[in-house]
Amino acid sequence: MHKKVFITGATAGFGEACARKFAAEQYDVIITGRRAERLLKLKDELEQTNGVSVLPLSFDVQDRRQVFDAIRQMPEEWQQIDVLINNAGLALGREYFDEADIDEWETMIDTNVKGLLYVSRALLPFFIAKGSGHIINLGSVAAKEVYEKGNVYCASKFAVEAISRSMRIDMLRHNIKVTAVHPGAAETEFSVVRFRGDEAKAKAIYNGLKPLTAKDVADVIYYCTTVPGHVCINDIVICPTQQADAIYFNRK
Ligand code: NDP
Ligand code: 8X3
Repeated sequence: MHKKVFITGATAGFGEACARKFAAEQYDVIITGRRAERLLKLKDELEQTNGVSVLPLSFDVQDRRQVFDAIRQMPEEWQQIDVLINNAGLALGREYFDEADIDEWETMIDTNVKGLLYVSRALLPFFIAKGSGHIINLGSVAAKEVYEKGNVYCASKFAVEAISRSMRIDMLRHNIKVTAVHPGAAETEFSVVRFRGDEAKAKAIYNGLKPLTAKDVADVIYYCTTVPGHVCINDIVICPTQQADAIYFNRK
């Protein structure tokens, strides 16, 4: 029987790359996101290429009822999940605290923090019943240092860091591993979303830099699942070689 991974935010970026990586490694994959047509296309591709099964579930992680309904209605044969990747997330805007859009603050908190909490709580009963599991939370270098105009995005990722640490403690008694993965600059749809579709502004983030690719991050995430059962990678920061942390870069 194939192992199973549940990935949030699999319609783009790291989540999509994780779906490809885990499917190539013979996992059955539950792919989720709001853009249902992308999920269906990815399902066809992964099943044809890898001979695994793929279950697409379309929901908005901000909506508590949608999350719990989608997970509650999963067919029984999909409920033996081995790995949850809490990846869905976004930054919106890069403005000073006093100039930022408050609705965008709400969206970041609802997605990056509350969405991660809802999905984790909805899936935990399956891990607990099984007596094992692995939760991988996408933090960021923005979970380690704050930077100018990062305000609420950084706060949401500091929250992911705190939640990961406390989850790890509370899940000890259930034999559930918790890994926090903290990438630096990676070129995905992330910056296009952050700058509200302004491609030029998004591109400029990576000026003079060879950024991470989504595949680089997916490969590291997959590696975290390959260590023996008695070993847990608690926390890992992955940066381009030209990036030291959230602030310092060596741009050429
Ligand atoms: P992308 O924008 O490429 O992908 C984001 C994914 O999240 C999409 O699949 C999107 O799906 C999903 N998503 C966003 N909002 C929701 C929602 N409300 N409900 C369900 N799914 C949602 O970004 P990345 O792959 O780069 O980012 C993935 C994670 O990694 C995020 O948590 C981000 O903060 C973090 N990160 C990114 C870095 C980077 O430089 N790229 C660096 C460090 C961390 P859809 O729109 O279809 O719903
Ligand atoms: C995404 C990386 O540096 O834009 O989390 O915060 S950064």
